Amino acid sequence: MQLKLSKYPLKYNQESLLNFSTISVIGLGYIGLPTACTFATHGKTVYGIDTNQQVIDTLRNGGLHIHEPGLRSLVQSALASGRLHLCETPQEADAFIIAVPTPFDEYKHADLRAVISACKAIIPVLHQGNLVVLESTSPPGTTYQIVKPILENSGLKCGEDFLLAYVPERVLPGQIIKELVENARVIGGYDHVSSQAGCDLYKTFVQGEIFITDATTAEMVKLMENTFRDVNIALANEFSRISCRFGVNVWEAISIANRHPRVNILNPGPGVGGHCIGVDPWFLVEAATDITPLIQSARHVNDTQPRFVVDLVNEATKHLTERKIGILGLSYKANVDDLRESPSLEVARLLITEGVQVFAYEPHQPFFNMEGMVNSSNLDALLQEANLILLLVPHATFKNIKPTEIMIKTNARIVIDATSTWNATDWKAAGFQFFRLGDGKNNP
Ligand code: SAJ
Repeated sequence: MQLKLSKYPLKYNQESLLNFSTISVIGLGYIGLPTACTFATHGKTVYGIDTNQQVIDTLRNGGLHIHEPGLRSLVQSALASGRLHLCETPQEADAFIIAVPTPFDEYKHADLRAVISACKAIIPVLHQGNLVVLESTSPPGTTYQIVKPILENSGLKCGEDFLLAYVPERVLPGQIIKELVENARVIGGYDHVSSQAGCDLYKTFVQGEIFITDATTAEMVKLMENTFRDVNIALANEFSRISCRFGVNVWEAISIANRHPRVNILNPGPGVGGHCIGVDPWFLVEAATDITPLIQSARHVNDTQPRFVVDLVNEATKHLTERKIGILGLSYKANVDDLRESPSLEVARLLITEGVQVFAYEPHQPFFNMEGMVNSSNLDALLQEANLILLLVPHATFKNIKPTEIMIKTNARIVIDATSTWNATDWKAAGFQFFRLGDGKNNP
């Protein structure tokens, strides 16, 4: 189907749902795969494209290369509908969605190589009337200054021959399937017609509100959301350090402060991980280094929080001649298997560098290996080795651990909870020395 640009009204109007019947989704990762499947289960013919042959082969063989609750059955429904086709290269379609990774490089600069090659791969199949959408988190200006000129190498002109929009993904890993449908979306069009077309496309399944703006504003919205979270987590982490100095339990202080109607302090912890919150603020720093001191400081605080955890471990174990630390949780946050930029791994690395023996149990990654660390395949194996238990990730499976049962299985008598998940009274009653990150009332 070729879309006729003249069909678009000037103002977005919910009645004017245009029929994008075929969609090429480029990148079948945490965002692209659920997006492609959701379009397919909502009646669209979808080409799901990934340059990684292993990803395509795994999916074709009925497997899944990523862990996300509900994703397996969503992929199965999409494939069973006969409307999801897995391909190695972009296919002709009414709309193209680019959902490829934008990591940072060693200088903390955005690495846009995957976006650039996705745009180049679209050129041979780009036709008049098509809509191209970029979903990948990108520095301000990427849509206008990088995506548009590459696509125009096709000989087609943006805004006249094809439409272009930036539509950031905003879903929370662990709740992607639900949030994809329910969350509000921002559509940043190259021009108004592009925004209109973007709305028409996402209205296929989005139940949340849809906001229209320009592409650069939409890029900023996405970066501001994650930077807001990073800066606020940094504040909570800094409060945890100050609390220790003044003999205050930061968790108690936060819960009382948060009773104020206009205060909502986030949780301190071992640091910020994942591929979003610790990365995206750097895109703003790169774009405007001279006017982003606050963002840079926040990044520094969060990046050094694993050191704060290790200092607490050192304090708690200074009387021990041999230190065998049993880490519970390696992923970047609770109930996910994702290890990218995980603060737990940084804690483990720092401990290993200090000559400590490190054991770890990560229920979602039982076969993960890191030099110098023993990854125990189950909790009991870790308990047999460790003389200190360090909780770094509050996975659901760790929440209900009973201190009295642990006491029987381990020689460890020191427990450190870096996430304020466990009840201090229960652990102490069972005979453990119990410390909590940021608890200056109780810590050594
Ligand atoms: N964390 C804390 N304290 C808190 C909250 C989080 O230390 O109070 C830590 C977590 O343990 C984790 C890190 O921060 O290490 C990030 O976790 P998260 O749950 O805050 O965020 P992500 O990275 O899983 O997902 C974020 C989400 N952004 C926002 O909530 C503003 C998600 O909506 C985005 O789609 C995603 O980034 C993304 O892809 O950009």
